[in-house]
Amino acid sequence: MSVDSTIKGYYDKILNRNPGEPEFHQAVHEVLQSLKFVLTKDAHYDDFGLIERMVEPERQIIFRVPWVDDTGVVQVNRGFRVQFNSTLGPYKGGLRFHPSVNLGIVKFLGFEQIFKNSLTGLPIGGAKGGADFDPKGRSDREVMTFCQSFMTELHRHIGEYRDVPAGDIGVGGREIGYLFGQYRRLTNEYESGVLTGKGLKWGGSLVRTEATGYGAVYFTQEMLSADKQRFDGARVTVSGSGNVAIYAAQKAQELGATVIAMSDSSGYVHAPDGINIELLKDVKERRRGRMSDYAAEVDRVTYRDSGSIWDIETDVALPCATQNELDGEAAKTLADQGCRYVAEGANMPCTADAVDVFRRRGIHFAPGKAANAGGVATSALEMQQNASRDSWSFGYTDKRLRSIMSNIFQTCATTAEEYDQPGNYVVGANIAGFKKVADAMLAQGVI
Ligand code: NDP
Ligand code: 2IT
Repeated sequence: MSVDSTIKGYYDKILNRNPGEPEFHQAVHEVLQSLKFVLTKDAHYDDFGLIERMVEPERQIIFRVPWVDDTGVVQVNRGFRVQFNSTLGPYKGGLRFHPSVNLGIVKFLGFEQIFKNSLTGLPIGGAKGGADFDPKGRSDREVMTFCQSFMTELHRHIGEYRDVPAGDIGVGGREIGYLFGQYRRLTNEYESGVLTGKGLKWGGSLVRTEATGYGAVYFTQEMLSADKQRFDGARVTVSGSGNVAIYAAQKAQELGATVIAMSDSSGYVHAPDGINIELLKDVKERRRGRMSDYAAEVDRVTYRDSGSIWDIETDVALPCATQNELDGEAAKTLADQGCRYVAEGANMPCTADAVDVFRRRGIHFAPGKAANAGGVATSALEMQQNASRDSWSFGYTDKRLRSIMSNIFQTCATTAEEYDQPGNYVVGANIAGFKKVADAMLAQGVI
């Protein structure tokens, strides 16, 4: 059988076996396309059901999360934890609280996480979880009650050596605090390493808050420098205004770029003079406000609640909000207006069509599993600090993050070259991430 038909066979099986999970199909399809290059060179990666095992989660947990809101009404949400692959280490990956969360979305995120975590070079497996809970407009008490109920079920399935959740959309420091408190209460143990993204006074790591955004910019810096370019003087568009977006914008501006636009799910701000990061943090992190609140407090910006942030002419685009936020049309507009670099701070924010446009138009493109790996990498550094009951300085931890991102870039670039696809960081990331997990799975037998 040709490699093409082997891969098609795997993909058809995925479609049949996992109906109604388009995001999962999309994530698997992209990886399978890259694996064609691997199977052509090394047929043994098709042995022992390796690929079939890799696309099937080791365990999927779905549970009821009942809680009482501030008006005394019982609410019922659905909780998920997909423990995808623990070959390289304990399951590791974030929790997402957003009304759109469903099994297919958690599976796509868990699948991506396997390869991302492998690329970090650190001993962590892949997982993801969350709930279809919408924290927007909920009081602190409601968020706490929800987190406590969520952890009441989740605690049986996680642990320092088993599965180590962290944050993602809708889950930040506040939620990790409530989740950790409930875990500690239920287990009667102070197991710091069970969650990452903890507060700095109780086991958290410096740089974890900044890590995903900073890491994405460090990766982009490497990609620019491979093309003899720099952030200094560049116009950068960052979608989203959450944890990843804020710190990507901060680091890009520290490096001399001007962040000319940011967004949330209601609209976007066009700020030709750049973003005032301290004000943005105050609005988003302290006041839990909106981009419209930010826009109301600064001069010379425009706020729009229709149209697309990708319509703005820019040099570098960093999509940092959510999956499939940048489609083929947006990619064409970006290309037509001279954008040369795109790096995914979010998970799979660019559709397959968009990535095709980037390739055809010669735009340098960094896939999320490489570019946003700084968050989970720093989570693994938090686990190291917890295991040794130590805490490192900001400077040292940031240096570690920088070197991890630089290694990931080199790995993607050299792997792409090795497979005759120079500059194709998608292929480089997928193949390098895959091979490490695959070699370990082959060594550990059919399980
Ligand atoms: P946050 O919840 O802090 O922020 C999410 C941001 O994206 C908000 O501005 C939000 O706007 C916007 N957003 C969310 N959903 C949508 C949507 N459907 N349409 C438009 N905008 C939307 O999440 P993070 O910053 O942590 O996560 C952002 C992305 O980065 C996600 O893809 C996540 O998986 C990924 N990621 C996160 C990591 C981390 O360490 N936190 C690590 C690696 C990847 P609004 O407030 O209006 O909802
Ligand atoms: O998508 C991701 O890599 C994350 N949300 C971070 C996961 C983690 O365990 O730090």
